[in-house]
Amino acid sequence: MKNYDLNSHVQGKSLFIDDLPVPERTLFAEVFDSSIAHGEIIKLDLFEACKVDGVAAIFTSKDIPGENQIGGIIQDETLLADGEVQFIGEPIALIVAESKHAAKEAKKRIKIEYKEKTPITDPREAYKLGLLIHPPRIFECGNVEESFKNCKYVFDGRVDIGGQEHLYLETQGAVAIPNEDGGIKLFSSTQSPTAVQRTAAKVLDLLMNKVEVDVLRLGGAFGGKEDQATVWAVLAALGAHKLKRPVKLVLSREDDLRMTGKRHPYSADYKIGFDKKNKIAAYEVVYYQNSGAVADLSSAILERTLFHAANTYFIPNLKATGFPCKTNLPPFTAFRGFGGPQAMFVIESAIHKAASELGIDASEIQENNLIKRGDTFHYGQKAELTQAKECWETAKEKFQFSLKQKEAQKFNNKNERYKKGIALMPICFGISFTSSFLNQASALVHVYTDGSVGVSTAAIEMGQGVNTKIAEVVSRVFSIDKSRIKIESTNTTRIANTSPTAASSGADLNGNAAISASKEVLKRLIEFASQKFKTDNKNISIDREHVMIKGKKSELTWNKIISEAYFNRVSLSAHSFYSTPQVYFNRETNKGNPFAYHVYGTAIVVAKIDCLLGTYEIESADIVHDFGKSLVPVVDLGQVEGGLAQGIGWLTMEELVYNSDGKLASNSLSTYKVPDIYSVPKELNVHFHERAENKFGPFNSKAVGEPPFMYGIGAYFALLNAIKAARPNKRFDYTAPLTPEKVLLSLFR
Ligand code: LUZ
Ligand code: MOS
Repeated sequence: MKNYDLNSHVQGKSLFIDDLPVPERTLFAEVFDSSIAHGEIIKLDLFEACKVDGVAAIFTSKDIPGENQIGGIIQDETLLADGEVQFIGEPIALIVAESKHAAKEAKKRIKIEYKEKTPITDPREAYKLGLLIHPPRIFECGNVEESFKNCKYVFDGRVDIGGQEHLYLETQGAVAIPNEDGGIKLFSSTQSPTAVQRTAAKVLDLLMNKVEVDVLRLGGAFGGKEDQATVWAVLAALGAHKLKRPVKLVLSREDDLRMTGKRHPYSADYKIGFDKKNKIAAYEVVYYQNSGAVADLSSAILERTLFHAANTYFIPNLKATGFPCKTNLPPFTAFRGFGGPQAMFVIESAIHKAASELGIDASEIQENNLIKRGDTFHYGQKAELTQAKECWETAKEKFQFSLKQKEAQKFNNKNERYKKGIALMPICFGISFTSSFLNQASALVHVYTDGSVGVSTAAIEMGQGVNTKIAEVVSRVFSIDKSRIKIESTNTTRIANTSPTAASSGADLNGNAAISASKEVLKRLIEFASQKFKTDNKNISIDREHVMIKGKKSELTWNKIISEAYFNRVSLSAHSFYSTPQVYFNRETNKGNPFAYHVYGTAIVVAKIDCLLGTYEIESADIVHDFGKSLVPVVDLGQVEGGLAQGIGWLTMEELVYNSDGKLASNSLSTYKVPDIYSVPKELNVHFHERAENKFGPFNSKAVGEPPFMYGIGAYFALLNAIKAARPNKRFDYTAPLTPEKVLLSLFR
């Protein structure tokens, strides 16, 4: 029993928004949304809907007491549509009723007339029309133009990458309860309680101190609740505030799939140049990000794409341009990797194409160009240590890459129907929010008189295990058993100004804050014991629930020292703040030191295709991953396994389909295939590379949430290589996802 939530999860006792006991007189809300992707609302007729038995009220943009504006980075998003609609699923009206059933009945009776405009769904088309969310961004180092002139080989191409549905098990939702003082208490399934608080206050015209947001845990998020949990919480708050009754709003799966944003689809053009030793001399890339109808987090996501343009390779001349293209699809949003995976897929496609043209294995180019100690990334940060090469070499040796290659070759020579392919996938992911100010967290630690401990931080538990890690670090600092430690809900009244739990940084930032607060209390306990025993502080320590004097057990147990300290009026609580040192980035020069550190690793992926059916199997994934010193190995292993499966899903089976009128066609789980237990490679080995020093991670650990997602890219190229074994001269169009249909077509077309 290692995970903090394991018992309650397994017994079905864990509470999510829809399980919370609601107060008496709670109302239920439904959202009426746009059925067209682009146009003007000519007429909205609520008359029949309002007459439905049990309807308390229907609210539109006119009923908003404060600002009808929920855009986080760019102020371009209304809470409820005002005149214009820009995507199918855009909220227009909020229906609040005595029952969910009544609210749904009313929704059917709302009459609306639109004046339709032509929707844009393709980012390149939006770009041509000049429809951008904000001006383009360009990251540049060296001089690509000069360098291309001197290259021995230059290749170019286009890459198209699909989006991805988060499919968190718990759909979006919130419960809002009005307070006696006109304020509101919100239970929200959000990664960002402060975003919910700030936005609710703005929309309701309240001070932030009148809005309390509480989050117990999330049933998954993956980035889908970094920004896009806010709208539902604020809608519930609007209903509760206006009607002075509690309001619950939980989206059905169908509504959630239709109305919420997903991972950004990208289209890209690249040009890559090599010198005579197959070193990458120059790389030029243009990304057309399908941003959706409003900004949401698109600008930050595009920026992370630009940061990860070179993946883990050293490229002296690089120019990366990003266009955030405004289309009439629901706003695309944060999703594990946050734009990084798209960038890494493009450069891996460029390398694969070059290798195919040169008649060599892509791994030769990859190996030849790995970033090493002393190299600088194109944004000016120095690469640390040598983990890129270490992980690569360890993977090749430990998992016998050459032998695997020979075996696949042998297999392919003997088999007509089945072909195998192998790919190596090295990763490098920058850890820190790229908006430097977000790299902050705080913690509040209380020790109660019975020796039990309550810990509050800004971290949101969403299944990733951050609570387990925080309990681990607090137990290490105090040297007490974890059973004494309770991780409290995340609450804006206890912990203010929270950064979202995102960017893989939850355990780093909040773990460090929790360590600092615990150390503060520990210092007071040690001071108290040293006075009691009339000895120097330095002679006192706490070890496995005993106060030690010069390393020897004293009569004071943990329980006794806590009790005595209390009666001697020693404070047993502390609040502490942590901010990542040394991170900065200049958005004019696009240079700086944006990341505390990078996480590295290498996967070897083997795929087998059935050339008759186009079906395939990812046979094995062997991974060497850079964990620093793992805090909780079982949690870290789970993150690598889950990330890999999710990455495989993204590039091989999850196919988002929007019709040209902007309607989501893959709108249910019968038409949108997500990875399941059978999609996980039959053989999956994870080697813990624990050699890196990391002063930014609690107890020398490293962030783990997002980086392993990118190992999934290896599955795509393993599949391409299997296809190549069947059709050696095949020229690929690098499009993802590579579904069985596409595999089949690529074999015969
Ligand atoms: N969220 C964010 C993120 O606001 N900034 C980031 O840099 C980031 N990176 C990864 C995931 N979420
Ligand atoms: Mo995120 S993509 O919410 O770390």
